[in-house]
This record gives sequence, structure tokens and C-alpha cells, in this order.
Amino acid sequence: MLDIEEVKKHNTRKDCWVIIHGKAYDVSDFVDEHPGGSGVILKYAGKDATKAFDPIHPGDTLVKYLAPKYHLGPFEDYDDDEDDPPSQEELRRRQKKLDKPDLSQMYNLNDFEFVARHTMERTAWSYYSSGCDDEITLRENHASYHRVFFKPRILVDVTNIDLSTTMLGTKVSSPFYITATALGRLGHKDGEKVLTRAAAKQDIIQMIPTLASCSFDEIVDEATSEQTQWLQLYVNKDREICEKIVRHAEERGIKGLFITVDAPQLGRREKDMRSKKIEDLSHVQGDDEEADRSQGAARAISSFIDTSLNWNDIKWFRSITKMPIILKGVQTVEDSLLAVEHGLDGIVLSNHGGRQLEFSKPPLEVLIELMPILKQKGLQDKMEIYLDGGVRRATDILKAICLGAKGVGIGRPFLYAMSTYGDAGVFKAIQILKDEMVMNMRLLGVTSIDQLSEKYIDTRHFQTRYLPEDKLFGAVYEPLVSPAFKDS
Ligand code: 173
Repeated sequence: MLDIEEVKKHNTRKDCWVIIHGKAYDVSDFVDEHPGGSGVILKYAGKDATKAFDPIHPGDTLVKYLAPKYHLGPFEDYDDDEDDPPSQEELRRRQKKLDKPDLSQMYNLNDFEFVARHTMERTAWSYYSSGCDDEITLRENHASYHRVFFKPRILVDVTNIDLSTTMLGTKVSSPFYITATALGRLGHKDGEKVLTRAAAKQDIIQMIPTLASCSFDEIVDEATSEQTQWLQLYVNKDREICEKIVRHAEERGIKGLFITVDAPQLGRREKDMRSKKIEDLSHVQGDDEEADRSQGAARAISSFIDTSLNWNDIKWFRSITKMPIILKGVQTVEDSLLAVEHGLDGIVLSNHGGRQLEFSKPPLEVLIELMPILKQKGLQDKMEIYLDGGVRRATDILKAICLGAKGVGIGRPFLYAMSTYGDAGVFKAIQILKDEMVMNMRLLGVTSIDQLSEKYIDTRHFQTRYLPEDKLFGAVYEPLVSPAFKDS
């Protein structure tokens, strides 16, 4: 058995031990090979790295990548609690977590976000909630839905409402899916598996992220035999790795390959950047490397993404898989038409939840421009069109479907539901949307998804409509802040 004082001594680049889940590891020979950069490891030299390690590394990482001789063994009665005393803000957060409202008090998706904002660990909340630059696109994604109004029809028999539809050939209970979001274990110890379980119970599709906290196989193993899952793919520079991932996904029964095309580089998320403590590297002796203090792990783990990915690569993807191939992150009419030309099975109109290019148009606006052009060219049935970003209400979903989308993806709201109330939270968030769907379809005068069309929608004032203030969204949105002065 080791003791903590011994580990603390090994705190240099050349002699670097870390503790993960109550066991010590000698990572000295690995520091310079770490795919996430050496800075992140050195920050924890001689310390407990569990909290930083967990969200980013699947459970089998140490066994797979660190030879047994580097596994130093367990501690006796080691308590991996923090070294620094918690701040006042952190104490307040912990108290709020104890006092959080009952799940029965969650009436809409914004409610989950509100609780998440006040109870989630600061760095996790900042990572999930942040958008790029001034977060104008993040907010516009949501606000765009308020520029579209309904044209409901009356005196229609709306006794029986059917929410079911199909997506890429799979029958689903409702036209929305859980979209891919990275690092699920920042919010919940079971990470993406929580979403898998809720998706199964509610019969909706889950898109598995490349950068999940759990391994791909863990997430697929968690699914029931009837459940449909899709895979979101960040294309690796190393095409052999990429091919392996795609073939493995197909073997494991994945029903759609969603290639992310809006993130050759990670956007600048300042809320996330500012939430990170100035990292203290002073305990690392002999380290002259400039630590990555900006986007920390996220940027580091995204360095494998192929910036050279282009339209000519689509043929190659076709040659290695029979799964439907969908581009996720299409932001213009022009690229949507190119997607048809290249024979894609679908597109997701998306600006990555406002996390990538600031002033990339809201997906709903692109959809409004796109559909008449596709129809004019007779191409509307050539591929399925999805969109994501800013969806918080069933009315948002209904508007997108009326305007020609096959379904919508929802990301952050399910992360917030997961982070605050776990399985029951995600189940309830999905149920809230379904209940809203049924009610709003009745009020709209339609009984099934295939009846939804632009005849129920008024977009004439899309460019000019005065925007009603969205009080709930406004209350949960955390504004960006300017730098804090040092305490005097
Ligand atoms: O939006 C993201 O944060 C994201 O997609 C991502 C990309 C690379 C690494 C981690 C997350």
C-alpha cells in the first residue's frame, strides 16, 4: 500500500505519478505521448487526477494504454477529496444541490437548465452551456423560433393524436432525437449511458458522440436489442483509425453515420475558458512548457480532427460502409444542394449549438430558405433534413417539421436533465416534450406528423417580426462576464 506523501514527491516531468480512482500510476514515460498534451498531465503531477481524467477517458483507458509495470497500486484509506478549501461560491453551489426542487417541479426544459446552472460543478456547467464568441448565434438559434407563428385550423376531430414517425427508416415515437454531445461524465457519473437508458424507455434515437466519456462499446452495450443508435463522427486524420471506427459501428448495428462538418477547429468558448482556474504549475519542477490554459482538455482532445476533410472524401466513406451517411453541421442552402449532388442520405442543418462560427445563421432560417429551392428543383425527397440548436419546446419541433424537417436534434437540455436528476430527469424531459407535442398538435388541428406542412405556418414576417421577450430562457441564460479584478 502506498501513501499520499510518497506520491506527492513524484511531481516532475521526468518523475511523474498521478492518482486515479485511489490507485497510483507512474506516467513519466507517457507524459510526452499523451494525446491531450503533456500540460494536462503535469498539472496533476503528484496529485489526484480522477476528476479531470474521468469525463475524458473511457473506463478501460488505463488498462489499454498504460503497461502493467506503470500501475503502482492502491492506497489505504485514501480520500481523494480536494486539496484546496472550497470557495464561498462552491459552498453555495453545494447547498443549492442539497436544496434543489423536486423533479415534480420541472415543467419545461428551461427548468432543468435553471437547476443545472445553480447546482452543476462550475467547469462542467461552463463547458456544456458555453457558445462561441459573444454567444449571439447561441441565442439566435433559440430566438429564431419566435419569429414563426402558427396558422391553426379549428373544428378538426383531434381525439387521437399519433406522434410517431420514421427517421432514416427507423420507426420512432416522436420526431426528435438525443443529439451527440461530448463529455457526458462531466454531468453524471454514468455519462452517456444515462441518455441511452432514457432513449430506450421513451423509444427515441440517441446519437452517440465520438468524444463520449464512456467508450462506444459501453454505450452500445447499454442499449436494448430493439433500440436504434446513430454515430456522430469526428473524422480522424488517420483514415485507418477512422475506417476501423466506422466498420465497428456498422457491425454493432449503428443505423446512421453523422459526419460532423462544422468543426475543423474548436470555436472559442469564453465562458468555458474563464471558468477554469489559472492553473498552478508551480509545483511541477523543471517544467518550462507553456500550459494550455485556454480550452484545456476539449481543444487538446480535438487535435486529431482532420482539417483537410472535403467533398472528395464522401466517396471513400461510401466505399467503407452501407450505413446511411448524413452531414452534420450544414449551414447554407449552397452546401445543402452540394450534399444532394454528392448523394448524401441526409443533412443536419446545424451550427453546433452556437459553439463554432459566430454569426452562422440559425438552422431554422436556413431551412426556410432551403425548402422552396429543393421543391422547385424537385429534390425535396432526395435526402432527409434534420436540424438542431435552440430547441426547447414542442412548438419549436412542430415549426421545424411543418417547414420540411424530418426531425430535430436536442442536446444541451438532455445534458442538463441528466446532470440534475439523472435517469428520471432525462425520462421526464422527453415526456414533457411529448406531452407538449400532443397538446399543440390538437390545438393546431392535426392528428399525425405527416399532416404537418407549411400550410400551418406563417413565416412572412420572419425577417422583421418584433421579438417577444422569452422570460424563462432569459432567466436561465448566464451572460458572459468581463475579467474579475484580483481580490485586494
Ligand atoms: O462542441 C464541442 O464541445 C465539441 O464538439 C467537442 C469537440 C472536440 C472536443 C470536445 C468537444
